[in-house]
Amino acid sequence: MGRLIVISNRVSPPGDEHGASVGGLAMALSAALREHNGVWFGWSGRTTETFTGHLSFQRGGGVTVATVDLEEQDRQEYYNGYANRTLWPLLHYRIDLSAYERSFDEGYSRVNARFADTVLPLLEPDDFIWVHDYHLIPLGRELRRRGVGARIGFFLHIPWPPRRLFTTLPNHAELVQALFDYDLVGFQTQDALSAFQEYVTFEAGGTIGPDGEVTAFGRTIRLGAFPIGLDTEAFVAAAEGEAAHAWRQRMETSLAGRRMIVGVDRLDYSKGLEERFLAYEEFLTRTPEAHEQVFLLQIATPSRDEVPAYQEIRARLDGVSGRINGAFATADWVPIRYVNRSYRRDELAGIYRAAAIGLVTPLRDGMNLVAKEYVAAQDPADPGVLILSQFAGAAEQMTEALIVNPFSREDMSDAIRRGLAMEKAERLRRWETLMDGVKRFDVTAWRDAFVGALLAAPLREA
Ligand code: ADQ
Repeated sequence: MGRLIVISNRVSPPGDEHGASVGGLAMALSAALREHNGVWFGWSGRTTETFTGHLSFQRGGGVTVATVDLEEQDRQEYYNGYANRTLWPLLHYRIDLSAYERSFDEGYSRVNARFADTVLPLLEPDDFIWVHDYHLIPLGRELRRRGVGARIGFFLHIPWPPRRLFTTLPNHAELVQALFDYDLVGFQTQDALSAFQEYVTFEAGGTIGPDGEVTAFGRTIRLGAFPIGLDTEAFVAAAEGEAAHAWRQRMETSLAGRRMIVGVDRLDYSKGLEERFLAYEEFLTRTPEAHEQVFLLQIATPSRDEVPAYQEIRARLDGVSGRINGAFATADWVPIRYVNRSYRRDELAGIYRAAAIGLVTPLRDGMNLVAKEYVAAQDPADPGVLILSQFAGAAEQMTEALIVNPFSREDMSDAIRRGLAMEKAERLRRWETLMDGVKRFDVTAWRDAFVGALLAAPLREA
């Protein structure tokens, strides 16, 4: 079997795959790369005045990472532009925020071609290639144009929207057609997969075969739903380690007998943070006996802060959290602790464990790993309650959570009340089922399922 080549917008630095700050995805991919003697290629995150295509290699932990710098214009048009101003909102159903400009599209095509040119000399004939996420949809097509006949798979980490929304994108057909240059296209959920199939059937006159293969644009490719999971074992170990323990104790001291509800998200409009704050306000209004007894810790790490919609949501959250605190706080109680920084994974594990409720209420999310982390971090003898949006991909699997509609303040407020009052027997019963799934469908199972399906796909004829 040949080597595995992983290609994603950004790569994780090698050598620290056991470090507590590295995400599960990086760990799982690093493990696969070690097994298959592979290379992980992506953008360095740096820009230079003119594109050189120069590859930088780093080796560590048995993994080779190769990166390339881009130009400033690439960063603006490809990364901040087409990826994060056009596709991200559109794929999260936010056509109101999706900005399309031809220059973004040109930058997107240019960078995908640059990725293909740069990675090409690294490829060997029996390699197989795994491309990640919405930044790189046309990469398969660019590689085929350069004569690559290897198996190439694509995995989309974020949702795929209904056809009526997707067709608002100028050149939508071209983007979908580009996906037909892969041998396997994977989605997080059945819901995303069905939406894609619907597009192919109705817009491209395609047909769906009995084994998940789909034919359109003169090609047949495989499709599948591959829900991503956690590196559960490592996360549980982190939750039981020293840093987690220290953070749990620190939080318990600061609780002063109160109960904590926790939210942990990138600061992104798709995460439903404003709606969450307003639902919590509704809960406070309707539940005076909870005042001074409960607080919400919302950790929201700023991201993509060059994109206007992110600046706007950040300002709104500052305003809403400040207003709610002003209205309800007392001399020794703040109802919302709103924190704009990030924590290491083992610290987060300790924070999750100290929380009576994990509040995960995105308006739309590919999967949402925070929901799984909250479950994995709980004390098996006395677990907390997960409240989960019906619009997170994770809701397809985590049906024992309290499932809520994040667009309804009353629904979320009721769930908070119910979660705080839930008897231990019910908490245990729900948690055991949830934890079972988090263990069984972990990141290794995800990776093996995708790689297995890719290797089982027929090699295309030249
Ligand atoms: P994200 O949108 O980033 O990922 P998510 O799946 O929740 O969303 O992953 C976030 C990760 O970042 C988690 O591991 C979390 O612990 C960490 N994180 C978030 N805020 C943090 C903070 N303040 N400090 C430290 N760590 C923080 C995209 C898709 C998701 C999909 C993943 C994986 O949008 O739907 O689940 O990819 O495929």
